[in-house]
Amino acid sequence: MNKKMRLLAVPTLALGALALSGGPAMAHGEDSWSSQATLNTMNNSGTTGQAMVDVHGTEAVVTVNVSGAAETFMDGPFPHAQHIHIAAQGTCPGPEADTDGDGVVNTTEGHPFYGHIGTSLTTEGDSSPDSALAVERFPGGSAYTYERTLELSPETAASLKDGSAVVVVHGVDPTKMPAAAAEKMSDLDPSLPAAATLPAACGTLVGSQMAAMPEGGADTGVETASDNGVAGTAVAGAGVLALAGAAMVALRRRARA
Ligand SMILES: [Cu+2]
Repeated sequence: MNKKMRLLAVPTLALGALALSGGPAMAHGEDSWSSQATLNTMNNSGTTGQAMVDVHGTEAVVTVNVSGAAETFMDGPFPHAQHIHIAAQGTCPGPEADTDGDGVVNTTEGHPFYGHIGTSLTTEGDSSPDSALAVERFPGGSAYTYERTLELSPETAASLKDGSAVVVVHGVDPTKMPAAAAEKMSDLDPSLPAAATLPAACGTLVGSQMAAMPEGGADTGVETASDNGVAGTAVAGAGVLALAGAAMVALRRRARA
């Protein structure tokens, strides 16, 4: 992260500090850790993958690798909405979650297991739950690698910490669905076919404190591919922490005044 971007980050950090001010939850802003998920196939999609979330203070570098996903949709790449779902059981539903008996577990039927959306893993712009189905800002096609640095909401950070954060990739080839289910419209958006939002892969993010990792440790290779990348991330993280500290001091002064 360059100097200008760090400066731009200040107002956001200050807002975050305001939201958390006065409680022990402040400690969230000072942690660095990593969480990983293996994404397993749901709904006979054949989609699998891995996800990693590297947290540095209130920022996270999110990496998602997906293969075996639905390839095309109306002559374009099949868009794959992907989210970090939070604050439920932190699990991926099995076939028994199909409460309406149509042969697939749709997104809503999965909510009791993986929860509602905490973060939308969009390629650009807003990453809040408001962008849940911003299909033009999600990766697409049968295989992709996604990487983005995001501002973590306190809610998503809390779920990452307590083990209830789950990555869900959506969008299934309709030919892999039972015919009756494939003819339905989406439970999330009646203007989209059910296939567009059906969960395709799911995995619980399991955390590990980075400090506890062995030297050159068990990371998945994304970081080890570039020593410069590792150094850059560490420096940026330190800068953000320093700014967060400054924001806290400023808030305390304001509170006393
Ligand atoms: Cu989702």
